[in-house]
Amino acid sequence: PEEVSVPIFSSLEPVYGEGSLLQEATQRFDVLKANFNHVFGASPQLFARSPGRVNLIGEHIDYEGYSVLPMAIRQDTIIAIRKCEDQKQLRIANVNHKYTMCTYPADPDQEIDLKNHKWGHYFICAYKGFHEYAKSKGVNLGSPVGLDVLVDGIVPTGSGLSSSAAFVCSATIAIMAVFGHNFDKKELAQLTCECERHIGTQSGGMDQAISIMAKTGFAELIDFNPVRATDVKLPDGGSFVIAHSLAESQKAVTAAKNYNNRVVECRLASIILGVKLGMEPKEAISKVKTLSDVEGLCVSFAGDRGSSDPLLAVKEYLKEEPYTAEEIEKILEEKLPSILNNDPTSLAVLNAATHFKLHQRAAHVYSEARRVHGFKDTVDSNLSDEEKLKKLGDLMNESHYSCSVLYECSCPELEELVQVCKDNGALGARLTGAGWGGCAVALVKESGVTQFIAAVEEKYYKKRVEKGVVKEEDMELYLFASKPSSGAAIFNL
Ligand code: NG1
Ligand code: MG
Repeated sequence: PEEVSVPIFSSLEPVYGEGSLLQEATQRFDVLKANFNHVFGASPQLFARSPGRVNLIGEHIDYEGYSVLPMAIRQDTIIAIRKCEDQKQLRIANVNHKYTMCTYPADPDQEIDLKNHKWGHYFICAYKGFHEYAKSKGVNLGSPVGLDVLVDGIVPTGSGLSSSAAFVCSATIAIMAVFGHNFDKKELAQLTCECERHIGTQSGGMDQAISIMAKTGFAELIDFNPVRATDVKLPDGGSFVIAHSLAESQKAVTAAKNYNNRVVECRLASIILGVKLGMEPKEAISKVKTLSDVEGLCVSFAGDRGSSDPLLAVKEYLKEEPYTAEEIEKILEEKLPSILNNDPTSLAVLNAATHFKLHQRAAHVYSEARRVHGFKDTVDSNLSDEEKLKKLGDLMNESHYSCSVLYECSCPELEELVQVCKDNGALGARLTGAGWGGCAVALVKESGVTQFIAAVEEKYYKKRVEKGVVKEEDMELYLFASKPSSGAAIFNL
């Protein structure tokens, strides 16, 4: 039977299996426990873990309401927690000394100081989001108490592997468990997505959904509104290799120029499409939020021309030249800030932007949404495994091209890395996650993984080791094959 809430284990084996993964995990949990005692002078009540993820296909479309296809990786964040009745603070410490202890009041209504980004803010995202959710369900959590928290995360940060979601999800689950609750995983996927928006990114829900709902051995097709996960068994004989470009992308810091900018561009593109396809500007502004909201209109437009492709409407109604703010305001008969509800993160986007590339962003989103279904259909098809792998690789290459050229979320390092992957035997390779740095994912024949890794090391990393950008002994943190791992869990150890 499908397990509905987060599993609670009294040992590490169900999550980490046997062998070297278990060994590594045992050591980490031992250190976490010992450190917790050392820092807080008491033992933790329980532990929580949630993994990072690699997105195989479906980039920058979750926030437009479209399905995506990620898998969890073994790297995760583990958290030890206890309630502390004699003080009213949240004390958030980290086993990594790079992250010094953050303290916050035990107040679920506190504002997060977005101008001064601190690592501990992600915990407060979880804390606030969990309380909001509990309140909305009528769950009484009592008067605020202090929490002592120790964090150990091994998902590389700024890498597009969702270290942030691993942290937010493990924090939310730790808080939930220490208050004696366990909610439905689907609700948690939704709630943790809302949690992370407190950091100031207008994120979709992919990362949190896969981090909570992943299952060992499967990638998942994640649908939204409502969140749903469908197991995807990848064809035999293929392996996914993750490679870090070594360019860090600090999304919480660059949101106005990059991530949130694209969210706003998609929003404006969808409202304009709505208007061009017959809606009143006022109606479109209030009703249309995402490109998926106007897909029906686009498809019926295409239908009149004997097609079902929403891209036809994009080609007809969104010009390729970038739009100025004035042009958009003229079409929509309203000022941009008010179109965007004066939302502060959107206002920051408007401040940073000189023009808006609506045609390209919409073309990416509609075509990428198709590729995700192409990927799933290929996996489910009657083709041989070999043929399937070839097709999946092609779709990944097309996805990368679209991300790079239409969505412009790549960077020179990722371009070089993806090319190196393709030149050295990958069936397909693409940037993964938000982009602007971080990782690429390559689909490689399983029999050729060792050779592939050696070649990428030689062609991409060697010169960077020589220049001191990365240490040779850290290579396996930045270049590794990955199998689909399991999702969030609670431990009583
Ligand atoms: P990463 O790269 O892990 O931060 C971000 C978003 C996803 C999704 C991807 C792009 C957050 C928390 N996550 O992922 O929801 O939109 O970019 O596909 O913002
Ligand atoms: Mg993230």
